[in-house]
Amino acid sequence: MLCITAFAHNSEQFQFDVVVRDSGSVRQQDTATVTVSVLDKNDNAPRFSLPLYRASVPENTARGAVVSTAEELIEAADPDAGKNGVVKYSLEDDGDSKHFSINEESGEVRVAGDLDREKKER
Ligand SMILES: [Ca+2]
Ligand SMILES: [Ca+2]
Repeated sequence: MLCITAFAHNSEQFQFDVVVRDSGSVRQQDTATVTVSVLDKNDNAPRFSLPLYRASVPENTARGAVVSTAEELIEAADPDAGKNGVVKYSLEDDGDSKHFSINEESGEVRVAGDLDREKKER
């Protein structure tokens, strides 16, 4: 006879005790503990803290200057473990992205081209 007698878990590991009993008139038994590690699956996509970030920089800001957003850092989180939760930032090759660069790890955006309002408005 085998039965589970106790159960406890945290987010990564489940643990329980298993008991084995014989069927004699005076029953004898033994107990063992089982731990089950739950391996992470990449089942969460990274999510940005906001759908839109607003920033302003003076015209002709030097290349390399950091673009600070008004609300908060451009930041995304991924709740998965290990590599499944490591996020890397990049700029889509569209719109005005050629004027800017982004740090792959920190998400920090910098000026990477000439920002000339008059040229942009033309
Ligand atoms: Ca993930
Ligand atoms: Ca996961």
